[in-house]
Amino acid sequence: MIKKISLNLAIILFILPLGSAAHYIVGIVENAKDGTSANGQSIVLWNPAVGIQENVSDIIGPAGNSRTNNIYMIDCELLPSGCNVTNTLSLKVINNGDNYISQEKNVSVGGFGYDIVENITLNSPPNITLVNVDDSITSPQNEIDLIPAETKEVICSAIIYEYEGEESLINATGRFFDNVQSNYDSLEDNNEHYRNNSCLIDKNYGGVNEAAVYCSFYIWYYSNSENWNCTIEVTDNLSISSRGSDLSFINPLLALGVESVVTFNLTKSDITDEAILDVTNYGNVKINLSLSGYAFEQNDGLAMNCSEGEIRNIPVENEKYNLTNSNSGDITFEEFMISYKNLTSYPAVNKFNLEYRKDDLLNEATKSTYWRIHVPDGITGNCQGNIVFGAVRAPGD
Ligand SMILES: [Ca+2]
Ligand SMILES: [Ca+2]
Ligand SMILES: [Ca+2]
Ligand SMILES: [Ca+2]
Repeated sequence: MIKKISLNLAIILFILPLGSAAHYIVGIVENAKDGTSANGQSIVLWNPAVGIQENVSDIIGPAGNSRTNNIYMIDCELLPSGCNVTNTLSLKVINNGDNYISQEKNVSVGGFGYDIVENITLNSPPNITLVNVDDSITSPQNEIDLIPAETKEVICSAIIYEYEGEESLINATGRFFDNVQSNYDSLEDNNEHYRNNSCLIDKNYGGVNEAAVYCSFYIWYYSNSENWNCTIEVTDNLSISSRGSDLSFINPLLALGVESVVTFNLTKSDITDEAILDVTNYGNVKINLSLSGYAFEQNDGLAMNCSEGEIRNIPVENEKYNLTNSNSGDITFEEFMISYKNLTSYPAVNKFNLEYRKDDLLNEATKSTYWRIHVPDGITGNCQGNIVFGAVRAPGD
């Protein structure tokens, strides 16, 4: 290797004009360890005492001053403030847009017409492979099932090969976003974009050049049902980053919540006051409602069973609902019949169009439903019954 340098320098010196006032800073840039050639990269020379804004550059290899593979040659006298013996100058390969750069090297200006700089090696960006994003259930692959009213952990992982060694890995971040409604640079939003700015780097994984990266995301139940993209970005000690990504589908989640107990009050007439039951969408699709009722078991034809009296059962059709309008106050039997719809033993699907939650701060995905019961003569005591609420995916979601 040393022999090769002296040979190249002999050629360089031969072509230097005699008596020139130039002072050449010369050196070798070795190809990156991933095989990328140093030829064609730009190298800059500056005096750190003055600042890098004042610099001279060269192209490494045949296209530059040296006309020789991997070698650069810069006349430091071309620096606006010149160069003198005992000056210490700095050099580095700068980013041409392909993310190949080098660390800085220093050289002292000597009394001869040239100085040789210690070899520079082109840095390799971290190489990201095997990006994978999924929840804890990995079969079938690439499907994420959310949990009603809660968050679900999604893990995005990757394998990194760092040519300068695993200790050169400084930071890993991840973004998980709806690949249709959002993108890598969009803002965070629980419906479509999540970020993890400090993912775990496991250097124990593999050999000295390998590491595994794990990014956790806690995904809310109202995240869009779409293809989602996880992109992991890994940064090395020269602040050079690489990205890798994987897709997974978030399945539709049909879920709703209602209060577990509602009380119907009977005051003046044999029709109860209006009871209000709020229905909340705890999934990620627009829903309609399926409704049915029973007293003891499904399909028993009853709305309620009562503790006292001659007749102890209320037929299912005596319980009625309105899914859009409240009709509060005292009403006549005719108004009751017109304004409300009969509950049935078999589930009946009703248009409800309850959108899923979009507001990250406040749960707005709630709508009221209105209920009354006509209580037949001869019933006293306490009555108990069940209403079964089901979520059905609404058309046009
Ligand atoms: Ca590197
Ligand atoms: Ca899965
Ligand atoms: Ca390792
Ligand atoms: Ca939102």
